[in-house]
Amino acid sequence: MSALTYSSRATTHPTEVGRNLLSIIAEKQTNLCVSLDLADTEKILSLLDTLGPLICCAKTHVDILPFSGPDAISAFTDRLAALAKQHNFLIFEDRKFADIGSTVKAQYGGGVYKIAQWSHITNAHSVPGPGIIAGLKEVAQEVGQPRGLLMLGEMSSKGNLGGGEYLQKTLEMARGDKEFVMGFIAQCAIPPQDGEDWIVMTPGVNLGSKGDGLGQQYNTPDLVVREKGCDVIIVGRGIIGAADPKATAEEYRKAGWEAYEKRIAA
Ligand code: 5IU
Repeated sequence: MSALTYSSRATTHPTEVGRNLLSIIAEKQTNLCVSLDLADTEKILSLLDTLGPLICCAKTHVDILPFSGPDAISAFTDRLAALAKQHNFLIFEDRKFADIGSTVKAQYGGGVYKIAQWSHITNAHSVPGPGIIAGLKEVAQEVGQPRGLLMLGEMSSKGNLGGGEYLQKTLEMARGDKEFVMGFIAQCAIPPQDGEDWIVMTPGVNLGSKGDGLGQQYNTPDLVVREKGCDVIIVGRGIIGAADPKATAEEYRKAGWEAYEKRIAA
């Protein structure tokens, strides 16, 4: 786990998106990523306008949204990008690519969503092998904007096949492209070798619940950031399902930040 501060890592991280994310975290004092699994674009946008100052990142599942057509999609992603700029946060489309390089290339750059155009961060399973990273990277380079990839090393859900040897093999794969792979989705820190710095973003975080009856498992910000050494807490229903999302997001921000301060002071 990293005992280094976010701000020092912001100057040395091997990826541009990693440096940007770490700078935002340090500047805004927030390691909170809000997850917006909602089927209503206006609700997402108005929530982000409210929560923007409290978050470092907004995580989307764009395929949940019922768009009337391509124009509605680009209108939404343009407004999303404007909010990200205004409030200084990154966008993370949680696409979980999982196909061969040639196919994910088409999925990332094309289709109706054109994810690479507007999402700073996306993620991929390691199941297909390193070709998935190479395929996504080709698109990222064509876009000409900083784009980063998180590899899925371990999921939060009960019975998932990640972690352990799977995570280790995923790490070895990530080492093949340290300029594009910025880190992992995992439930623990990934020990770096020389010059490495893996940003770990962690879903399955909730202060008031242990799970959801469909396999989701929750831990607290203190456990994932202080004890396990993860870098970013990803919180969905804990915030978007709360009666007062803004006040609740501030509770998570504070809990995540205090857990980080204790970690680096230890
Ligand atoms: N998500 C997980 N676990 C994972 C991965 C992604 O929960 O291992 I990878 C997503 C699913 C949902 C969000 O979009 O993170 C968590 O939402 P809740 O905080 O509402 O459970």
